[in-house]
Amino acid sequence: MPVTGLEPYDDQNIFARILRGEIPNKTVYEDECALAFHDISPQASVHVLVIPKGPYVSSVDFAARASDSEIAGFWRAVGKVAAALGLETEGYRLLSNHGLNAGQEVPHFHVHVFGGGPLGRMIS
Ligand code: DGP
Repeated sequence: MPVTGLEPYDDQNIFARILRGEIPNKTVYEDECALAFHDISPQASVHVLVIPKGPYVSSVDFAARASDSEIAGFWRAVGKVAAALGLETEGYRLLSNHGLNAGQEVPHFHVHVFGGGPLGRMIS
């Protein structure tokens, strides 16, 4: 089923199941606001996903419904993930797909962290 980013939250989506511990993941970082784990199909030398612990479908849904402390905690966690992966010096890319044209696959807001080498200028 294509993800529009506008549908109600589906608590059976794969990241909800990862958060509940029903599906294993390779965790990089976790705190009360966020979980970060390696992407199952890496598109760069380092490819990690950071997800909020709350039930948000997309970036817009997250910004609209999450509390200020969840939003702040999530973005602080993204920075901690980059630091934990040793990406701060060389740099990295953050990306979040929203809906149909972006090809969002999983209807739980997530930020991709790409790094580990030059990433080029592709929109991917
Ligand atoms: P997006 O297109 O932005 O919705 O990206 C979803 C990403 O999630 C995609 O890069 C593959 C990854 N992914 C999908 N299923 C799983 C899974 O079960 N485990 C992990 N670690 N990653 C997954």
